[in-house]
Amino acid sequence: MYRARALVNYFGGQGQFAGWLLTKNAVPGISCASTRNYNVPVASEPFLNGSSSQYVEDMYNAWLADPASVHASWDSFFRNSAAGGVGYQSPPSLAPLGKNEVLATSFLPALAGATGGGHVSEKVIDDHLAVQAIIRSYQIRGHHIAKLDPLGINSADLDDRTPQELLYSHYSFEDDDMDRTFKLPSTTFIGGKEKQLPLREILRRLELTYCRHIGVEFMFINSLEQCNWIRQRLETPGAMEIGADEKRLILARLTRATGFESFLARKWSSEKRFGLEGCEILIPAMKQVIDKSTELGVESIVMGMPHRGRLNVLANVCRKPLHQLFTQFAGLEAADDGSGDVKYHLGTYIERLNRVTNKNIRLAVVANPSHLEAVDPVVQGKTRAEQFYRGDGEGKKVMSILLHGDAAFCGQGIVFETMHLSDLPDYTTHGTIHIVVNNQIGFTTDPRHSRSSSYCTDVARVVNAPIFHVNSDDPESVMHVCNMAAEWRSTFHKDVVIDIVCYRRNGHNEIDEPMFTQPLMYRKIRNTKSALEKYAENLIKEGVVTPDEVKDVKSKYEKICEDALDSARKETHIKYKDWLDSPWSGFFEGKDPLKAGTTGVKEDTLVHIGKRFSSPPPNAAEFVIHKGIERILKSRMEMVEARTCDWALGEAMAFGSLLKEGIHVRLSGQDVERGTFSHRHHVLHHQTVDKATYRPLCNLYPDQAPYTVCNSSLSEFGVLGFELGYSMTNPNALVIWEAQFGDFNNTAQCIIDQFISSGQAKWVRQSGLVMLLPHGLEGMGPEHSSARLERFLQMSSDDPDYFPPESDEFAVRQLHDINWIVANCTTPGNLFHILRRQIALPFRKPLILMTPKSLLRHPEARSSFDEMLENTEFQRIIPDSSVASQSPQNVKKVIFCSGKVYYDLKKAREDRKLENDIAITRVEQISPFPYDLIKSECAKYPNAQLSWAQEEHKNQGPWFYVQPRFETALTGSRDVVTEKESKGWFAKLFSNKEPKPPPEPETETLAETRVVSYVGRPTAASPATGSKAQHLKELSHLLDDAMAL
Ligand SMILES: Cc1ncc(C[n+]2csc(CCOP(=O)(O)OP(=O)(O)O)c2C)c(N)n1
Ligand SMILES: [Mg+2]
Repeated sequence: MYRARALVNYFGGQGQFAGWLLTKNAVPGISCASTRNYNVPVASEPFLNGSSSQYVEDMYNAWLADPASVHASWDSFFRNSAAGGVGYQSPPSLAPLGKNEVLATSFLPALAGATGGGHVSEKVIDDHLAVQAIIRSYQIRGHHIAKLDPLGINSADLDDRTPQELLYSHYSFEDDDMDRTFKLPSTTFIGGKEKQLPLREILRRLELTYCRHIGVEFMFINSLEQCNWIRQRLETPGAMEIGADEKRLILARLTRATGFESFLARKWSSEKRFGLEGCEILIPAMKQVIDKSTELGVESIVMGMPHRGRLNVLANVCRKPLHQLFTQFAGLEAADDGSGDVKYHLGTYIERLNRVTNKNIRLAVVANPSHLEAVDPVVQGKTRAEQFYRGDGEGKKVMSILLHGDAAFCGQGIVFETMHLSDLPDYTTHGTIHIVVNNQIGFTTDPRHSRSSSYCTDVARVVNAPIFHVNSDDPESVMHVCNMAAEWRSTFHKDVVIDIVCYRRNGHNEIDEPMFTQPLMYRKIRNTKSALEKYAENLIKEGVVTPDEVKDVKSKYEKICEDALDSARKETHIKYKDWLDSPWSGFFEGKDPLKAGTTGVKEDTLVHIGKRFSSPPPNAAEFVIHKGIERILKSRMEMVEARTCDWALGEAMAFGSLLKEGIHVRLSGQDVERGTFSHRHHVLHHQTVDKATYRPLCNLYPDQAPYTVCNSSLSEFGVLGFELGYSMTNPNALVIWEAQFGDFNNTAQCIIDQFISSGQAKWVRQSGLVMLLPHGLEGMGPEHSSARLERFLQMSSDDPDYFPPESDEFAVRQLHDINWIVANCTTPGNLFHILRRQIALPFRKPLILMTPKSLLRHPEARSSFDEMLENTEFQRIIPDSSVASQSPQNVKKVIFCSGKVYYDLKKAREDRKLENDIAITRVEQISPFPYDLIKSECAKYPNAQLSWAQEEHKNQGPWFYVQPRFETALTGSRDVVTEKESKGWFAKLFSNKEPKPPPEPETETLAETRVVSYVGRPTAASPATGSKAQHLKELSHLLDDAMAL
């Protein structure tokens, strides 16, 4: 109540400003006043809780401008207050006090002590409450006036106004009150051992804590324990003091960080390197976070970062050998496969001794594309997986650090998506330390044009992460917040942000001219000494180091760099493998690189898995399951007894058999537990007990591998990235992301383009990630029809004009050579095999699988156990098996197709009684293209015309991909004799089997005359019509065309 009264007093009395606060804030301002509409339901407003005074103030301003802009109750409140009356009187509360609420009367005895005993006047109580309010205001809003900008020209929060609550005059104190002593509340630690302090000292200590070089936002956190934890570490007198040894260590690290950039600048002055100049303190900061975290038990750290300072991080944080870094500047050719990437995107993996803690530590920097922040979820997935395999359920051994640029952190939506994974049970990494290199610029754009939030870090508030803004020119403050961040994570296992407010000494890259766009800022930067110079001067002044020592450290590092450059000059090639972020030691070694394992399994296994999957929980008597689920389980059991599988059972057979073999399976995506189409039901829910669930696939065998099935947040970009990262940690796991509908995968396009399709070529990194994409035109409209199969095919790297040499290893060699596999299966048996093949392959490739909707329940889309037994395997094509195939000479037309349209074509053929005339062959694996099988299938029907039928529009679906490949399959290949040259460590691994020379084309005439024609919808801009009637009409035309002879 006091604060409300004080607020009203202020509104009435206006402007008793204190000189000491005004002068410290004399910075040219950016005005951002705007009138907001506060006409919100009053019931939703907790009245004057801890942080709402600014809100009330804003509302008051809005009311002054327009009384109708606030709710009627506030209008009345302000009207009464302005007239000198009581603004608001709450009814007496019957409810118990909240956690942070204190009755004013509870202060009375203490205040009596503070004021010498006896009678306590209302003014004394009010003044103590005011002191409490001031302390709280500093804790909440002190950061707004902290001196965060090393250049002293900008305000990190884009607002130069001093919050009124930080003015003592705002609380009706006079200068005379400054020496009055006040008892300190339990919500502050500024007193240390003192229980009371003069107002002047209270303000001084608050200023030192909250308004110097650290600005901290934490009071929005809904935990008194966590708020007190931060207050204690910041406010306790002497909390920031460090010893001479620590100061020297900071200086040494800063010297290396600075020396590295200047060495590169001297040696390769016109090379882009996205230098760290202006934020060299990042390096000591990261090392401090790592030291502290290692001390607290962390053994492995996965890092993701953008371009800025990346080389410096690799050199000085990861201690990647300098000569390897320098060879990247030499323009050498690579000794390995792949197309590689620019030097400031490459990843690395290092295991080394942490000299400060004397413990071993593993550091990985994940390779990333230019696309800013896209690596964030990948890092999180990789971290989560590492925690999982180590049994580190609380994130005590493995953690992640994410680095961000200021403009990207607030501009890129993936940051928000990643943040929202941070506390989800199957996605949390138990706290990430985010470090923002806030150089107050993004390329040429300054913060006023790149964000609408006060700070670039505001996104982190949604997950209640404390945010430490810190001035980069105060190394000791930076180290203090780094220690706090590491301890915070270790204590609470929640995210935390360190916002290093710095500057960028050069242009965006070393070739850019920053004066074109930021002339004043850069004039100032030119006259600003480096953080190293400033810190060295301070330490010399303090007597911690001598000028000679400073010079000595510098020249020693220069010598290290020169020596490394000498050895780099001797290198003749670069090796991409040196830059691998996820080495799978032991996975490739000793394997026949062109020999895949089998994928069929024993009948017993199918029966066992089938029965378990179809049974209610073992404690069925107490576990009430839904009647509908009972029916589903019953029909599953009937299928098992009849030795057949539908789609869900086929998938479960694949998962279950892999789990039996010790392969961890993880299925993640929106609503995957049940399945978008209610077909899967991997989690059964007790109908009367909340959160009681049963997961049949987790209960197959006592020694099985763990199965994780998890509904994700409603994100594609974030979750797909996460699963990709998860798949990178261990090749012996089947990691699957399923889209709700395939149509939505394009919001994750960046992960698909930048990582999945091209990751191996750029970064020699493999992944066996599976994407399940429900796909098919079923009259559900343009956004529930297409997974954009054509795009995946267009990004497939197999050459349409190249028919690889035929050999026993044709299929596996093709898989080895391609960037990913794209398939559209039509039977549960083939689904079973292709999922199992992911693990049976001696290498890993992403699998893009179009999955069905109506086929999930189609009575014909069933497979017998016979198709999954030990002697069976994945069928790249499923040849026609109707009567047509028995007299192929008589067949007039062969229709090739892929996916569910097969069942429509088959029915149309039956309806028209054309089984003798038309053969229908399914292409199940579209890419890499099964040239060999297509060729023999065409040859089998020498008199038939050849058609490709698809339900997608002509400019979509597989047509553009298959057409030239059909031609190559029919004609042989002009490239066929030039077997692609393999080179490098990875190719060598696979080069012990030479392909057989290609056979001669079968007949000249066949090759010359046959072409494949198109049957399907015409071209269109949209993937599907929105009208069901139109959809059916189109389908009927398609089938008519297909059946025409
Ligand atoms: C998604 C994406 N959009 C645009 C770019 C082009 N780009 C490269 S760096 C950059 C500015 C980044 O600013 P900031 O995040 O503040 O990092 P800084 O370069 O200042 O360290 C931009 C726009 C990009 N790399 N990624
Ligand atoms: Mg920036």
